[in-house]
Amino acid sequence: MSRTTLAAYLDANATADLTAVVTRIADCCAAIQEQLRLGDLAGVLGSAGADNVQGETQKKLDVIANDMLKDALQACPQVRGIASEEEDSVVAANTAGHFLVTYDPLDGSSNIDINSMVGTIFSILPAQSDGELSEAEFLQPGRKQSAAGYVLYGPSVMLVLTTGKGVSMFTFEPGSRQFLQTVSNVSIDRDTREFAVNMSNQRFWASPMQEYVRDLLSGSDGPRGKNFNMRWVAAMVADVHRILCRGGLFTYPWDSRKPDQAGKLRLMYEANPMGMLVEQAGGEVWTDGERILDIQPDQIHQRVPVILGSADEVLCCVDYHKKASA
Ligand code: AFP
Repeated sequence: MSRTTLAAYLDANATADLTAVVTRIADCCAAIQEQLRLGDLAGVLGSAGADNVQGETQKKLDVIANDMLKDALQACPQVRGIASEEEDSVVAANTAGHFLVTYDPLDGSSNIDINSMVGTIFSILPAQSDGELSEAEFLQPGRKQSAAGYVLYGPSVMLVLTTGKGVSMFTFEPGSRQFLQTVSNVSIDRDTREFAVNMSNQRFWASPMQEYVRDLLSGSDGPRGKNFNMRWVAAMVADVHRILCRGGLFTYPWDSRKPDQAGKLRLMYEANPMGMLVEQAGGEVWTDGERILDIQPDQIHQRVPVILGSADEVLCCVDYHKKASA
């Protein structure tokens, strides 16, 4: 069975410039997965001994993956600038480039040392200037993204991508080192019986989220009238992949431990790229009060509460919040 290559897919679904950027990212992720596969044999596990701008302890592979992507994108003529979870501020690439790239080089990095799922998340935005690069140029709503995707380093390595024409999945073939299309036109069921949240934070959530999850847990005897299952991989990229494959609701709510911080997940390189993928697959992507892709960002590392996945279930959760605020 001959499968569509990433190159052939991009030829039909992206401009030549956008194709160059996506291809550069895919090739870099093929190299990152080789580092991951070696693990301790390459001496790449454990802490890097420093904290990032988020105040999180960096893993060696966080730094390795970040530097590999930064080098690859700075060498790509079509890339004008980059922003990374692991970089304090934006980094210039090629002034005349037509695209900006934001990325989380290794999402779920606390899973690395236990050999669990991690991934690279990326968002591609149109350049807004040909002068000196500024952070302001990146601060575009998620709806402006030219493309978004992730590479999931799981039992198989998979690239999941949208250029605004639906969502496709590609599986990495080690022999040819190519990503081959294995799923086209991904579509998320509107209903689900599965949710993903870190339940250990429940007592810190706002009341509407506590009531929504309480009703899920009440199952068929409760107001929802059906039983639910729960999953939590502690890597957004893996939880979202499951939702793209079989539906579900994922949430990382605001919580009172850091009331001035709008949740844990970052808008520009987690919520927005995942949001474009989920919306393109027919899902809904909200904070507790607005669609995430409509948010006008005000700084590159800003955080946002996230509720995404099966459309009817997400809208049900959002409704708990709207009723409370009414
Ligand atoms: P790390 O990259 O620090 O492991 O965080 C991953 C993440 O940003 C996101 O991918 C997960 O959904 C979420 O954090 C897990 O957070 P908890 O560890 O608090 O459950």
